[in-house]
Amino acid sequence: MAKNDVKLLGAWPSPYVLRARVALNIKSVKYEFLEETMAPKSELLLQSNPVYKKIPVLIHGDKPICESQVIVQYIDEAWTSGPSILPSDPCDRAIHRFWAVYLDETWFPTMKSLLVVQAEERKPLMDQLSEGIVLLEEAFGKCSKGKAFFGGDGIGFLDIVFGCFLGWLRVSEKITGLKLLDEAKTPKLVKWAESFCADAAVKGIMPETDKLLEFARVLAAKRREAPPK
Ligand code: GSH
Repeated sequence: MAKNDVKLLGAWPSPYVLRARVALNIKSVKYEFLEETMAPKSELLLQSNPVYKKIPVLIHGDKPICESQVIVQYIDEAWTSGPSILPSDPCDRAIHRFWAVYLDETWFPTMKSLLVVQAEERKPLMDQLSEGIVLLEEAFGKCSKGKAFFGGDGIGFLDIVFGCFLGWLRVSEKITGLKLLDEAKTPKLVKWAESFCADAAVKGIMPETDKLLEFARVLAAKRREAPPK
């Protein structure tokens, strides 16, 4: 295998896989996308990510890199010729990483719960998600300093981490009929979401909401029958 050969093991509905794809696009890195079927998990996945057995896995030459946030940071450091993804200032970098951890450990898990709970249990979860979005609206104001993205003029680390959840955010809005991104409460994020989805690095790879919604319905039915252990 050539030293600079780049492969991405992933699946189209995964927001975590999308992060790696956006980062590779920002750096104009050519890669082969290996669609992982997950049932059963491929030998390549089990060998490449023996700890978590999850996608995405970036395989650079013969080295597997796991965990989407780690992959995005690796891509930024390995291909320095393209635009920077992490902010150059250590404090700004720390703020991006802080919100990225919040999104992955608090905000998105709440969104995932929406898919499995009964309809009458959805409202409190949407309220928690809305509160989080308002905090992110404030963070956007501070990070973007009046520019289009958390990263300033171009897509940065937090844009990728949060932006790749937008497809699933739209699915949650469709399932519940409640708005999360709202012109009255989060005008800056409404505009940001439009700019993110329209960016050349994202356009064409962001899954369509209706396709994701169909996938979510099938997934939710399976989870209700056999909840993950
Ligand atoms: N923290 C991981 C990351 O950021 O890469 C999460 C990745 C993740 O949850 N991937 C899902 C997966 O591989 C697909 S969206 N699930 C398989 C499983 O849980 O066994």
